[in-house]
Amino acid sequence: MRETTGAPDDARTDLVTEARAVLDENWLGRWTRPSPRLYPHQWSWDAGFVAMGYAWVDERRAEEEVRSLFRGQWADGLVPHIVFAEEGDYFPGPDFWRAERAAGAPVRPRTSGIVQPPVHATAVLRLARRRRHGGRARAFLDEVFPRLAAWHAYLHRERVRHEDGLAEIWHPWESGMDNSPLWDGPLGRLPTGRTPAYERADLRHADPSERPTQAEYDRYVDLVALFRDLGYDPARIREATPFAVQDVLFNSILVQADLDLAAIAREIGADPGPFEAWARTTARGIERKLWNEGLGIYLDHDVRADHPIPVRTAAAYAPLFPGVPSSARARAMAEDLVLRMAVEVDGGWAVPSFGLDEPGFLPTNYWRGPIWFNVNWLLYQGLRRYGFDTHAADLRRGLVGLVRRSGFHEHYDPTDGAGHGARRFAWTAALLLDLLLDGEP
Ligand code: 9WN
Repeated sequence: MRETTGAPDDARTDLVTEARAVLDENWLGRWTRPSPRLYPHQWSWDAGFVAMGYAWVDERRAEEEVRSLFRGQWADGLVPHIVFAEEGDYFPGPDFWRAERAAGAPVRPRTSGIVQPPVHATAVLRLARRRRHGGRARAFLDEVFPRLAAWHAYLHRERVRHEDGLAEIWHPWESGMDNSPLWDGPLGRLPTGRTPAYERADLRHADPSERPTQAEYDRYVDLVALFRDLGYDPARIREATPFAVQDVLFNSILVQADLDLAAIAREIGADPGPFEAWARTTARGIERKLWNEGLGIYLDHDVRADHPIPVRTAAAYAPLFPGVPSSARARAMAEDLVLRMAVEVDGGWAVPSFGLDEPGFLPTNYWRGPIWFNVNWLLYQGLRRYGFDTHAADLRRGLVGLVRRSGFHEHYDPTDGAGHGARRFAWTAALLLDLLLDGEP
């Protein structure tokens, strides 16, 4: 194996061993919790990222991770953002969601009633391509293909309201970037004073200064209560939700997942046509509706207000991941990313969730500044796909450097590289494995 991180081989071996130990600590027999205390259940996009890491070191666990998540799938194809364990100190838990009362939701396992970005087809294809045993890989693809197809059909049927092919998120949690400054505008318009009484569990397990504010949490809870009262019926929610956003990150991940689902279809002799058509339509929507020439980035679109959300976050560069921009535009975006967003880390760089010069930047508060591994991994894949190998190598060096210096955290302070949020965080470990074992750009 070639050394690419600037550290001796045994240092890298130590990191691989430690990453596997983090995954082992969070593995609960059939699936992986994101971290020991703060997140005791299975989360949707976490499961996808975790499966990508297991794909390198434990294929059976990778399969079981995906299988467990899809046990929570609803009859209409929705893959819930949380599949609940029998127990766990987390709010809102299953008794608040009461999702099992909705038509088509499973009674067991209990689940939430909203979604997260659809990284799953991408995870499954990456797993299939790493498999050493062709026969078993094929059996797994046959097993999950109908599940993935139903999931994508749900997104393109229920979440795409317009001709533009762009999927909507109806809750900040659906973006995976809960308190991103992207949502300040749309959330600010929500009525206040209606929140049912509740007690936050996250503040028992995390530093409150690193978590969303009470006002933000109230809005999250309000939206859940609204969706619950609407019986989680997508047609009714589409009409009633005060929060509806066409999000750059979500749609970029969807385009890649559609392309990957088409590849899975080809592997098993099914028709890739519908998935390719979805990918084309959504990619065109990103290009036509979300590109902002003035800022030189892609912007989320606030559906209710019908205007772009002019906020530059790391996610603004996500269309690099599925290869949506032309190579000329991608080149300009990559330079802009380095100049405007990147922070230096250990001879490389990494991308904070929100720019250091932006008003409201907070270095250790969740999605308002810290560096997150998964978004950086997506950007890294984008840089590689366009052949921007020097940038990709520098980003990889920065990410590995963060973990080597500070351990496997949920997120990192871009001003000094210190780790914050949950410790022993599963997707940081899983995606570090992918970075280390996938070789250099
Ligand atoms: C709400 C599990 C999840 C991640 C999200 C991250 C955080 C949950 C929370 O943790 O969200 O879904 O309780 O804050 O923002 O991306 O999937 O790791």
